[in-house]
Amino acid sequence: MDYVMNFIKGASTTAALLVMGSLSCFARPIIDAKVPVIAVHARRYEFNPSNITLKEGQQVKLVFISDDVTHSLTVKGLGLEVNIKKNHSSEVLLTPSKVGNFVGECSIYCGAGHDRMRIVFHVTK
Ligand SMILES: [Cu+2]
Repeated sequence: MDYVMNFIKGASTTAALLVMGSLSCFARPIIDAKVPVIAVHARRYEFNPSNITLKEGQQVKLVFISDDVTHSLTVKGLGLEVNIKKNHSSEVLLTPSKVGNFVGECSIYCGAGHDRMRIVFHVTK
């Protein structure tokens, strides 16, 4: 009888661990869902939106989507550099650590208006 009870206890512990294991699998997307997602389209010759306001210390997920050719974004003040390949999207997690306005530029020549392809990140307290 003791053997049977131990077997049942063991089985229920295993079942509980399996449930906890599957709950933790489901928990991950919920944690990710708390990170705000900002989609930014890159196209000749603009980033849209071209002004983004972020909070210092708050993590965001930036999703860059190229609507035409390959672009690249460099924001020196934020240590951000991301390739945005033609027909692809690129995701970056960013946690701004300082307040200010940070200008980003396209860093791959994409045509005659390349030099005016800018975006500004406004990081507030
Ligand atoms: Cu460019």
